[in-house]
Amino acid sequence: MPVSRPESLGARVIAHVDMDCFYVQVEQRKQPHLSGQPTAVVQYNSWKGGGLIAVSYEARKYGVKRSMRGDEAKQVCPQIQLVKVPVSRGKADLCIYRNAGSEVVSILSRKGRCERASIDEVYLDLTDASEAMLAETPPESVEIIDEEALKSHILGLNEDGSNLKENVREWLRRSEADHRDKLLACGALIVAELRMQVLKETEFTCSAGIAHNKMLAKLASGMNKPAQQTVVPFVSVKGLLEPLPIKKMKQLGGKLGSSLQIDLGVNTVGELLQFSEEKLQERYGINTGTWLWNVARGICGEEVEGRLLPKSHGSGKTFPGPRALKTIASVEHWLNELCEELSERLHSDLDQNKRIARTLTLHARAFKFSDTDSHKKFPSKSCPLRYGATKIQEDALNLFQAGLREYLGSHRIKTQGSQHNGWGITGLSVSASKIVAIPSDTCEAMQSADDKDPNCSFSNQAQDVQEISALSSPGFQSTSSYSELHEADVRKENLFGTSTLGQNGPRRDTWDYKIDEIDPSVVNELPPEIQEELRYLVRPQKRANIPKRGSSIAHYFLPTKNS
Ligand code: DCP
Repeated sequence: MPVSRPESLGARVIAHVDMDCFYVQVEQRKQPHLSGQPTAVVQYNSWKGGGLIAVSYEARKYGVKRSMRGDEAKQVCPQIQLVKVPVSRGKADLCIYRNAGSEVVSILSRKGRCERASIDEVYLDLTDASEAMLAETPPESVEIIDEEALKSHILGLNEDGSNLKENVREWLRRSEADHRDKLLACGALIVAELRMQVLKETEFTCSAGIAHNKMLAKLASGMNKPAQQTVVPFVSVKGLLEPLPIKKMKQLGGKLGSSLQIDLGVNTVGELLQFSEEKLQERYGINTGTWLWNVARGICGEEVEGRLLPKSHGSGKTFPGPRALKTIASVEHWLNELCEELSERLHSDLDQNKRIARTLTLHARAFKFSDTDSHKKFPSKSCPLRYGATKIQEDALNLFQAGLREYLGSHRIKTQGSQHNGWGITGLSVSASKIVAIPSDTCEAMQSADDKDPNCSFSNQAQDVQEISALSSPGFQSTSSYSELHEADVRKENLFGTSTLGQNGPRRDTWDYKIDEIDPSVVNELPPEIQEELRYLVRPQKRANIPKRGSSIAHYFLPTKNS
């Protein structure tokens, strides 16, 4: 449980830790001869040597970028080592990267509340650890400051001089500093130590940002890479934010950022400061308006969620250009592959963590050949999740068909043969969310709920299992009826809404699915097109960002709300 703090002592110490060129480091640890070499990890396909997804810092010096294809990378850096992402079931298998991320999380979580934000990013709340250090061994009392901490970048501290380390040492040990800066100094020492521990135990380097909130910590972690850390003292927030291009801010890279540029002429965060909260609310609604007002002032009350395990699991694949899927049979084939992987991950989550997922969601990206409504998106569809690969496959296919009917509207679906049906699918993914822990004595019963016994879905397990599992929530046990549903029966079971799944005609149950149940780490693992779609859905309108009491960051740029 987070410790509640009085207002006057409310400053928090939040760190954002981001692994450096993560997939490359994982591959270099596996193949040590690659260490120190210009290296990139490619998602291989035959078109121009595949797409680069991670690039080592040695290769970046030659101008190799993630946007390049393998062949282009070879042109700018002929000695580059290209490593292919492992493939399983015809798609990228991210298992080794995910596991490597877990190794890091287990080390970082030793010092405070830890939130796994993506496959290679973690937020830490180090407030308690910093307060404890300040009370017991404040930096000013420590004779020898660790070298790694001395390499910190302190925003606002003059970095030109030759005595940089001395300046940092002085900053960390200032006895006259205010409480907030002293806490950040402790945070910097703790993070430096954690990063060294990560290196020692995993061989991976990482970079970090240390600030009073998540937004600032995240901005800072990318400022000095690789293998460095950046501290954002309270007094430097304004200077950090003011010149930042608005589009660089989290959640402002898309339509909202474009609207700020086009409609309000705002190109930097500093330019946003001229608008009152009321004005922004008038334009963008209460939540988004307040959120924007806060962003401009570096205010972010978002807590670090204590979460080491993913909030959901996902498996996806893209089918770009000529590889678009154009028949139900080919969609079914790939859904089967994706669902098998998802099912394996669900079972290992059940085995290792005693957790079950309750909701299955299907996302797809589609196009129509004769498209009059090219902006229409394939609707995401959800239903209660039944364990067992075959059941997940059946349900996913039914969700797909329901989505396709809605997507095509009055168009007819042909389900036979290989001739084209008037539609194509360029991305498919399935995800499992609403993951809950279950008491250990119910696990065995659940684990037996596999495909061998068609009557043994979680929905009709023994009573105790039903009560504890989310599947006490309404669901459908027989999916054959689902595919026969009329479109209107599958209303709005998109990511935001409440879905109404029909079952055998008369039964109607409500089913909730909320966007914040999607784990950002899963979003990152999905194909780029689907990531884009999800990020659009997770835009800030859905989240008010109201600073919590006790967060001294609320005092940044003391509010002049009607300025
Ligand atoms: N990744 C991916 N596809 C993308 C972006 C990233 O598969 N479009 C994978 C490969 C990366 C990992 O996610 O190694 C983490 O992504 P980051 O954006 O954090 O980038 P890196 O860790 O590779 O580099 P950096 O040191 O710049 O953070």
